[in-house]
Amino acid sequence: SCCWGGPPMTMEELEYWLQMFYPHCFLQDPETQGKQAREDLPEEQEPSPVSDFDNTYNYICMSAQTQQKYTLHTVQIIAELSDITSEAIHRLNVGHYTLDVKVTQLLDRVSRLDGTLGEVEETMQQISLLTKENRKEIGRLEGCQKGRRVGYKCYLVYRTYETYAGAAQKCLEWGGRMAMPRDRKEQEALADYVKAFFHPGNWPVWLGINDLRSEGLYLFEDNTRVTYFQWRKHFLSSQPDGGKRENCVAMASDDGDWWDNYCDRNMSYLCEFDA
Ligand SMILES: [Ca+2]
Repeated sequence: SCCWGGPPMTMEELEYWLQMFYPHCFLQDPETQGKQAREDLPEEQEPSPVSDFDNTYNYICMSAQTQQKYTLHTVQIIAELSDITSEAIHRLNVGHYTLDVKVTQLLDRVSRLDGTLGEVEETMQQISLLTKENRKEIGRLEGCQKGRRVGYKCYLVYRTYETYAGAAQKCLEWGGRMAMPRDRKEQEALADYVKAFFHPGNWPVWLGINDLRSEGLYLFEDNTRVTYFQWRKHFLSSQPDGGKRENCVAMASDDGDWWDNYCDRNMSYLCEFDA
Protein backbone atom coordinates (compact mmCIF):
# COMPACT_ATOMS: atom_id res chain seq x y z
CA SER A 1 0.00 0.00 0.00
CA CYS A 2 1.07 3.56 -0.60
CA CYS A 3 -1.56 5.19 1.60
CA TRP A 4 -0.54 7.70 4.10
CA GLY A 5 -2.28 8.27 7.42
CA GLY A 6 0.29 10.09 9.55
CA PRO A 7 0.18 13.52 11.27
CA PRO A 8 -0.49 16.69 9.19
CA MET A 9 2.35 17.96 6.96
CA THR A 10 2.78 20.91 4.63
CA MET A 11 2.26 20.25 0.96
CA GLU A 12 6.02 20.55 0.32
CA GLU A 13 6.83 18.13 3.11
CA LEU A 14 4.24 15.73 1.84
CA GLU A 15 5.53 15.88 -1.74
CA TYR A 16 9.08 15.38 -0.55
CA TRP A 17 8.09 12.52 1.66
CA LEU A 18 6.13 10.87 -1.17
CA GLN A 19 9.03 11.17 -3.57
CA MET A 20 11.42 9.68 -1.04
CA PHE A 21 9.41 6.65 -0.08
CA TYR A 22 6.75 6.29 -2.74
CA PRO A 23 8.33 7.45 -5.97
CA HIS A 24 5.49 5.94 -7.98
CA CYS A 25 2.95 8.17 -6.19
CA PHE A 26 2.08 11.76 -6.97
CA LEU A 27 -0.39 14.34 -5.70
CA GLN A 28 -3.36 15.05 -7.83
CA ASP A 29 -4.39 18.64 -8.41
CA PRO A 30 -7.94 19.20 -6.99
CA GLU A 31 -8.83 21.04 -10.25
CA THR A 32 -8.37 17.92 -12.30
CA GLN A 33 -9.47 15.59 -9.58
CA GLY A 34 -12.02 13.18 -10.92
CA LYS A 35 -11.72 14.56 -14.48
CA GLN A 36 -8.35 13.10 -15.33
CA ALA A 37 -8.34 10.17 -17.66
CA ARG A 38 -7.64 7.00 -15.85
CA GLU A 39 -6.72 4.76 -18.77
CA ASP A 40 -3.02 4.68 -17.76
CA LEU A 41 -3.84 3.55 -14.28
CA PRO A 42 -4.47 -0.06 -13.53
CA GLU A 43 -7.98 -0.61 -12.21
CA GLU A 44 -6.84 -2.29 -9.06
CA GLN A 45 -5.06 0.93 -7.99
CA GLU A 46 -7.84 3.48 -7.96
CA PRO A 47 -6.90 6.86 -6.34
CA SER A 48 -7.77 6.89 -2.68
CA PRO A 49 -8.38 9.90 -0.44
CA VAL A 50 -5.85 11.05 2.14
CA SER A 51 -8.26 10.57 4.93
CA ASP A 52 -6.39 12.00 7.92
CA PHE A 53 -4.70 14.91 6.16
CA ASP A 54 -6.60 16.81 3.52
CA ASN A 55 -9.36 15.14 1.63
CA THR A 56 -9.40 17.67 -1.18
CA TYR A 57 -6.13 16.17 -2.52
CA ASN A 58 -5.63 12.68 -3.78
CA TYR A 59 -2.39 11.02 -4.41
CA ILE A 60 -2.19 8.48 -7.14
CA CYS A 61 0.05 5.52 -7.36
CA MET A 62 1.16 3.84 -10.56
CA SER A 63 2.17 0.33 -11.43
CA ALA A 64 5.81 -0.36 -12.41
CA GLN A 65 4.75 -0.57 -16.08
CA THR A 66 3.04 2.82 -16.08
CA GLN A 67 5.87 4.30 -14.09
CA GLN A 68 8.29 3.13 -16.79
CA LYS A 69 6.17 4.82 -19.44
CA TYR A 70 6.03 8.03 -17.44
CA THR A 71 9.76 7.93 -16.79
CA LEU A 72 10.51 7.48 -20.48
CA HIS A 73 8.22 10.37 -21.29
CA THR A 74 9.96 12.50 -18.64
CA VAL A 75 13.40 11.64 -20.04
CA GLN A 76 12.22 12.69 -23.47
CA ILE A 77 10.91 16.00 -22.07
CA ILE A 78 14.19 16.55 -20.21
CA ALA A 79 16.14 15.90 -23.45
CA GLU A 80 13.98 18.41 -25.31
CA LEU A 81 14.33 20.89 -22.46
CA SER A 82 18.09 20.38 -22.55
CA ASP A 83 18.14 21.24 -26.28
CA ILE A 84 15.99 24.30 -25.70
CA THR A 85 18.20 25.34 -22.79
CA SER A 86 21.39 24.92 -24.84
CA GLU A 87 19.90 26.98 -27.63
CA ALA A 88 18.81 29.66 -25.12
CA ILE A 89 22.25 29.70 -23.50
CA HIS A 90 23.84 30.00 -26.93
CA ARG A 91 21.57 32.92 -27.83
CA LEU A 92 22.25 34.55 -24.45
CA ASN A 93 25.98 34.17 -25.03
CA VAL A 94 25.69 35.75 -28.47
CA GLY A 95 23.58 38.53 -26.98
CA HIS A 96 26.07 39.03 -24.18
CA TYR A 97 28.96 39.22 -26.64
CA THR A 98 27.07 41.73 -28.80
CA LEU A 99 26.31 43.86 -25.74
CA ASP A 100 29.93 43.64 -24.65
CA VAL A 101 31.08 44.89 -28.06
CA LYS A 102 28.52 47.69 -28.01
CA VAL A 103 29.53 48.76 -24.50
CA THR A 104 33.18 48.83 -25.58
CA GLN A 105 32.28 50.89 -28.66
CA LEU A 106 30.21 53.27 -26.53
CA LEU A 107 32.99 53.68 -23.98
CA ASP A 108 35.35 54.41 -26.85
CA ARG A 109 32.97 57.02 -28.24
CA VAL A 110 32.46 58.57 -24.80
CA SER A 111 36.21 58.74 -24.38
CA ARG A 112 36.63 60.41 -27.79
CA LEU A 113 33.73 62.80 -27.06
CA ASP A 114 35.38 63.63 -23.74
CA GLY A 115 38.55 64.49 -25.62
CA THR A 116 36.61 66.62 -28.11
CA LEU A 117 34.78 68.34 -25.27
CA GLY A 118 38.12 69.15 -23.68
CA GLU A 119 39.30 70.66 -26.95
CA VAL A 120 36.07 72.65 -27.30
CA GLU A 121 36.42 73.95 -23.74
CA GLU A 122 40.01 74.94 -24.45
CA THR A 123 38.97 76.71 -27.66
CA MET A 124 36.17 78.52 -25.83
CA GLN A 125 38.59 79.63 -23.14
CA GLN A 126 40.93 80.91 -25.85
CA ILE A 127 38.03 82.70 -27.57
CA SER A 128 36.94 84.19 -24.24
CA LEU A 129 40.50 85.34 -23.57
CA LEU A 130 40.80 86.77 -27.09
CA THR A 131 37.42 88.48 -26.66
CA LYS A 132 38.62 90.10 -23.44
CA GLU A 133 41.87 91.12 -25.13
CA ASN A 134 39.92 92.44 -28.11
CA ARG A 135 37.67 94.44 -25.82
CA LYS A 136 40.72 95.92 -24.15
CA GLU A 137 42.26 96.75 -27.52
CA ILE A 138 38.98 98.29 -28.73
CA GLY A 139 38.77 100.19 -25.43
CA ARG A 140 42.29 101.55 -25.85
CA LEU A 141 41.59 102.58 -29.45
CA GLU A 142 38.27 104.17 -28.47
CA GLY A 143 39.89 105.89 -25.52
CA CYS A 144 42.04 107.99 -27.82
CA GLN A 145 39.66 108.11 -30.78
CA LYS A 146 36.57 109.24 -28.88
CA GLY A 147 38.17 110.70 -25.78
CA ARG A 148 40.73 113.43 -25.05
CA ARG A 149 44.44 112.92 -25.45
CA VAL A 150 46.60 114.57 -22.82
CA GLY A 151 50.31 113.91 -23.13
CA TYR A 152 50.96 110.18 -22.95
CA LYS A 153 47.39 109.24 -21.98
CA CYS A 154 43.81 109.52 -23.23
CA TYR A 155 40.72 110.18 -21.06
CA LEU A 156 37.27 108.91 -21.95
CA VAL A 157 33.90 109.54 -20.24
CA TYR A 158 31.41 106.66 -19.91
CA ARG A 159 27.85 107.83 -19.49
CA THR A 160 26.54 104.59 -17.93
CA TYR A 161 26.10 104.69 -14.16
CA GLU A 162 28.37 102.65 -11.94
CA THR A 163 29.43 102.60 -8.29
CA TYR A 164 33.04 103.49 -7.67
CA ALA A 165 34.04 99.80 -7.55
CA GLY A 166 31.93 99.04 -10.62
CA ALA A 167 33.58 101.85 -12.56
CA ALA A 168 37.04 100.61 -11.55
CA GLN A 169 36.12 97.15 -12.84
CA LYS A 170 34.72 98.52 -16.11
CA CYS A 171 37.83 100.60 -16.80
CA LEU A 172 39.97 97.47 -16.39
CA GLU A 173 37.68 95.56 -18.75
CA TRP A 174 38.02 98.34 -21.31
CA GLY A 175 41.77 97.87 -21.11
CA GLY A 176 42.41 101.03 -19.13
CA ARG A 177 42.12 102.24 -15.53
CA MET A 178 40.14 104.94 -13.69
CA ALA A 179 41.19 108.47 -14.57
CA MET A 180 44.06 109.69 -12.37
CA PRO A 181 44.87 113.34 -13.05
CA ARG A 182 48.34 113.66 -11.51
CA ASP A 183 49.14 117.33 -11.98
CA ARG A 184 47.65 120.72 -12.85
CA LYS A 185 48.11 120.17 -16.59
CA GLU A 186 46.24 116.85 -16.58
CA GLN A 187 43.56 118.18 -14.20
CA GLU A 188 42.86 121.23 -16.39
CA ALA A 189 42.75 119.19 -19.61
CA LEU A 190 40.42 116.69 -17.99
CA ALA A 191 38.13 119.40 -16.58
CA ASP A 192 37.95 121.04 -20.00
CA TYR A 193 37.08 117.75 -21.69
CA VAL A 194 34.40 116.79 -19.12
CA LYS A 195 32.82 120.24 -19.21
CA ALA A 196 32.57 120.10 -23.01
CA PHE A 197 31.25 116.54 -22.87
CA PHE A 198 28.32 117.30 -20.51
CA HIS A 199 27.69 120.91 -21.57
CA PRO A 200 25.33 122.51 -20.72
CA GLY A 201 24.58 119.99 -17.92
CA ASN A 202 26.50 119.51 -14.71
CA TRP A 203 27.17 115.93 -13.68
CA PRO A 204 29.53 114.25 -11.27
CA VAL A 205 31.92 111.64 -12.73
CA TRP A 206 34.12 109.21 -10.84
CA LEU A 207 37.85 109.72 -10.74
CA GLY A 208 40.25 107.01 -9.63
CA ILE A 209 40.88 108.61 -6.22
CA ASN A 210 39.75 107.48 -2.75
CA ASP A 211 40.60 107.53 0.96
CA LEU A 212 39.12 104.11 1.64
CA ARG A 213 42.25 102.68 3.23
CA SER A 214 42.85 105.52 5.67
CA GLU A 215 40.60 108.53 6.28
CA GLY A 216 42.09 111.66 4.76
CA LEU A 217 44.88 109.82 2.97
CA TYR A 218 43.98 110.10 -0.71
CA LEU A 219 45.35 107.46 -3.03
CA PHE A 220 44.99 106.85 -6.77
CA GLU A 221 43.68 103.51 -8.03
CA ASP A 222 47.28 102.32 -8.47
CA ASN A 223 47.87 103.06 -4.74
CA THR A 224 50.20 106.01 -5.36
CA ARG A 225 49.60 109.11 -3.24
CA VAL A 226 47.68 112.05 -4.67
CA THR A 227 49.85 115.19 -4.55
CA TYR A 228 47.87 117.62 -6.67
CA PHE A 229 44.27 118.31 -5.45
CA GLN A 230 41.37 120.19 -6.98
CA TRP A 231 38.85 120.16 -4.09
CA ARG A 232 35.90 122.49 -4.45
CA LYS A 233 36.50 125.48 -2.20
CA HIS A 234 33.44 127.56 -1.40
CA PHE A 235 32.28 129.37 1.70
CA LEU A 236 29.07 127.27 1.69
CA SER A 237 30.58 123.86 1.02
CA SER A 238 34.25 123.08 1.05
CA GLN A 239 35.30 119.59 0.06
CA PRO A 240 36.05 117.02 1.26
CA ASP A 241 33.34 117.10 3.94
CA GLY A 242 32.06 113.51 4.09
CA GLY A 243 34.59 112.20 6.61
CA LYS A 244 34.55 108.43 6.96
CA ARG A 245 31.18 108.18 5.19
CA GLU A 246 32.32 109.59 1.83
CA ASN A 247 35.55 108.06 0.62
CA CYS A 248 35.46 108.22 -3.18
CA VAL A 249 36.20 111.26 -5.30
CA ALA A 250 34.13 112.58 -8.20
CA MET A 251 34.71 115.51 -10.51
CA ALA A 252 31.91 118.04 -11.19
CA SER A 253 31.56 118.46 -14.92
CA ASP A 254 30.86 122.21 -14.86
CA ASP A 255 34.08 123.37 -13.25
CA GLY A 256 36.18 120.21 -12.76
CA ASP A 257 36.24 120.58 -8.97
CA TRP A 258 36.52 117.46 -6.79
CA TRP A 259 33.88 116.29 -4.31
CA ASP A 260 34.02 113.39 -1.92
CA ASN A 261 31.05 111.01 -2.32
CA TYR A 262 29.51 107.80 -1.07
CA CYS A 263 31.41 105.07 -2.94
CA ASP A 264 28.23 103.11 -3.68
CA ARG A 265 26.58 106.03 -5.44
CA ASN A 266 25.93 105.35 -9.13
CA MET A 267 27.32 107.89 -11.58
CA SER A 268 29.19 108.25 -14.85
CA TYR A 269 32.91 107.57 -14.78
CA LEU A 270 36.20 108.46 -16.42
CA CYS A 271 38.79 105.97 -17.63
CA GLU A 272 42.27 106.66 -18.92
CA PHE A 273 44.27 104.70 -21.50
CA ASP A 274 47.86 104.64 -22.64
CA ALA A 275 48.13 106.74 -25.78
CA1 LIG B 1 36.65 110.19 3.54
